[in-house]
Amino acid sequence: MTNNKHVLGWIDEMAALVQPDKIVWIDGSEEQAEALRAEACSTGELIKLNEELLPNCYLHRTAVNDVARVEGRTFICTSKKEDAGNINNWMEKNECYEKLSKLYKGSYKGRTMYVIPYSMGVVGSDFAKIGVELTDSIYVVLNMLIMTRVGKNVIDALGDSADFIKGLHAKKDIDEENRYICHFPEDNTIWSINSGYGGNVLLGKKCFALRIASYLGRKEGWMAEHMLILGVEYPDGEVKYISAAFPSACGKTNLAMLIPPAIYAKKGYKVWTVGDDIAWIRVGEDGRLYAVNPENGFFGVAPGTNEKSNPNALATTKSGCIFTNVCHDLDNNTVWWEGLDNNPPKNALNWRGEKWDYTKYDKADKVGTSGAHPNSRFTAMATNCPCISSEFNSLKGVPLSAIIFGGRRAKTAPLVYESRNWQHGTFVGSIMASETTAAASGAVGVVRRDPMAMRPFVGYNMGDYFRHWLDMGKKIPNAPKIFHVNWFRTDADGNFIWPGFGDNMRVLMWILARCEGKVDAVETPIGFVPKAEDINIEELDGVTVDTIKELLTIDKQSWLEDVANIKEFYAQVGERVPAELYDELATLEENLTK
Ligand code: GTP
Ligand code: SPV
Ligand code: MN
Repeated sequence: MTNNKHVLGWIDEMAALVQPDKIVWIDGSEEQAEALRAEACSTGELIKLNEELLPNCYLHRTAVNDVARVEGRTFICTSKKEDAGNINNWMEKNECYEKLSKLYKGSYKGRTMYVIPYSMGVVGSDFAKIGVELTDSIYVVLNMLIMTRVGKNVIDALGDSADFIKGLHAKKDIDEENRYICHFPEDNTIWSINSGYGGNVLLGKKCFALRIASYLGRKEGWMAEHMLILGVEYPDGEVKYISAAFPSACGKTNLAMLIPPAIYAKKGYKVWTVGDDIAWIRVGEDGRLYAVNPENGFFGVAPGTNEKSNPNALATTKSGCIFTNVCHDLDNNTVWWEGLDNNPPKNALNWRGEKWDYTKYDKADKVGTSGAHPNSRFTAMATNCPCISSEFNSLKGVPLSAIIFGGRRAKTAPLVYESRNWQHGTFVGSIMASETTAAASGAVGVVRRDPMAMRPFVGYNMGDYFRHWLDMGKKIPNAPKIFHVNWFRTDADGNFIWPGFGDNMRVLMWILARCEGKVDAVETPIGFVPKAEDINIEELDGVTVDTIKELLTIDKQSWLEDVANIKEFYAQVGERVPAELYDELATLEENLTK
């Protein structure tokens, strides 16, 4: 495939370590992919689903101890600890190479090494960066073929250059005690071992496009963010773009594929998806921020996806899709998950592959009793998405009018508020908090600080990351406005107050009106909130102006508790937290107490 001596030399070195039986280059061809699918079906790694109902779709089950990202076993490995910071797990890089080399040694014996040359971003564009992943998993190969741009044109674009990200993945024994997801930003290297699950092993995604890329972005003057990108088309054809950072399983895919409510649709408004998880952002020649989605597909949360909540996502999964850890309906050889419809299959296997009794389902024990794992996923092609943006393959990206941060907060955070300026907006991002979800292993529903939804994904010191945000602000003459949203406020019974999903468009329209200076706002201690009557609630059952008022209240006492928690968090991030953010924190506290 190539004469690039940097690539070949590295593959030789890795092959000497892991000792595969053979080495196969992935060329991106349909014939090769088809042969791999057939091989995976013959070993049980994949199950072929009903060709009529779900053409070219497959089901995969991971090991039961390997169903989510493992933040506790994810490391940033630099020479100096302060470069990884206090929020990341750190290992001295040479110590890590040594430790992991012992685990990798001979781990591919009897297995094939697949070499996947891939591009994050459109091959050859200014944004694009190249990676090569070595893996012993066909499941990884087939997912990477959907999630990234793979093939000979990538290796051709690399030419003789040494500028590529080296990824080594080995399933080994899926031993959670020896599972490591390690990043070496100083060496453009990622080593992942003992997992076969999504974000731990599809190395182009969180490992490269966020952790390594955030490090490169700081060095090179751009940003890699955990953000969706969408376009709102107005009836006159103009499209305005928004990016939004929400933590894992907090609504990015859903917002990115939003279906406008009838009151907007009938006037001709449309929403287009550019990306649902990751944005790479640069300053354009006109002084605006431009964003691209470096991915080529969607690795979306299955549970809760249905004809009403996200018909676009559902349509995207109808062909060429890989389902992971969902429920297998044996009667018609299709898939099912909680929240798909109200007809759980009677003859089915759960996500573990055991006979499943839907009548025993207990909401309080989803992992134990559900058909699909709460973090079960679909891997679907972007080109399948009915609302994919015409700018999906754009070389220069889309100009951002607004950046939105958001978390899952039962109380405290209002439905929406606007920051006063870029510095305050950076502060708003830095103090984000959210309840934990099933996307990462560990407790679910615990509020933790998750700055810019990047807590698990910043490849360097979090204090330096905040500094980078402030520095970028000085380089953007026409910066987007920064907002914060919360779709997840609950009432006394724990029910969501805001209907969410498509109706989130009503909040986006206020945000865009603010960007154009077309609507007033009310100043509060935390920033600007809408006048309740400015959120359009036409044809919205059960929501009154009073509901909006309730969603917009700012309870000073809970905010002061947050301030105390933010102080602790900043102290934990350490001495590199920029003074400007401490100034903003002091202002917030002052505003809340006066
Ligand atoms: P990752 O892929 O892990 O990064 O997640 P994501 O941020 O893309 O989250 P996703 O859109 O898949 O949503 C996760 C869960 O939140 C699903 O169960 C959704 O049904 C639910 N959800 C999404 N949007 C809303 C909303 O507006 N309101 C409510 N109540 N739930 C929502
Ligand atoms: C997330 O957890 O934010 C995801 C899924 O998007 S994973 O690829 O596993 O990181
Ligand atoms: Mn994500």
